[in-house]
Amino acid sequence: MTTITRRRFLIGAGAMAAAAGMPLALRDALAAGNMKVGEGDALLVIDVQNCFVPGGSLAVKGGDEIVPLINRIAKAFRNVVLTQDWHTADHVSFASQHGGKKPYESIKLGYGSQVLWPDHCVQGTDGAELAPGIEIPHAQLIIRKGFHREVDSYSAFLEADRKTQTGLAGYLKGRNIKRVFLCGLATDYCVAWSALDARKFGFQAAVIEDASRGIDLNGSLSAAWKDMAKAGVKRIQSADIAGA
Ligand code: VGL
Ligand code: ZN
Repeated sequence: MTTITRRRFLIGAGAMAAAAGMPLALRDALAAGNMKVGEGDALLVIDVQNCFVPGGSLAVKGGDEIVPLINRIAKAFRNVVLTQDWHTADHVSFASQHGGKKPYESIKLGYGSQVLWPDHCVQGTDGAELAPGIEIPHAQLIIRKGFHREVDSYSAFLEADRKTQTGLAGYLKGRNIKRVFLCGLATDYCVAWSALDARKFGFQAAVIEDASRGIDLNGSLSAAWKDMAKAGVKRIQSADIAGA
């Protein structure tokens, strides 16, 4: 080893050792804001709707806490897409449509297993509106999903039949978006399914953990993170994004 490479090696090792022993807060501060976002990036704000925040019919714990953070993150993005879960009043994903079934039980449908939910996000109702405080006037598209009575759609890209597209992939490709950042509700359902499908359609994808909240039904949250890691979805924090 020459002196120069040896010294570089030592510095590298030293920095690594220091980073390993460093308090988390300091490590975060050093890493802060090192992801720059630009024209090829879009922020997808998934289902931040009245039904999914405390007081709503399918409330996600802490769902309201992410609203100010999402507003702030959105300011760093030129391209923002919002989604709304948008069901018919008699939607197949509602336990109320299946005699004797209770919310959070599962049933088999033509396209596979379906969790049954309390009635939520019915088209045109207050519960389906964006949650109070969401202020992203520069958002360019609101995509609604789950509007076919007989098919659910956790994903913003592809319905639960795994065939019917929402049109979002085509929209993003048409606008030259290469990378999507996702946040919102719920981490383990609509955010995760959207992130996984983003990868399927060839986008880079990152989920902003602290700007999302999960339902965590029977271990669904850790399973979702595992599936996302396997699919190459990055798990990031809002502080990783420059300017957020
Ligand atoms: C969602 C359950 C049912 C979600 C939507 O937005 O994560 N979860 N419908
Ligand atoms: Zn739904």
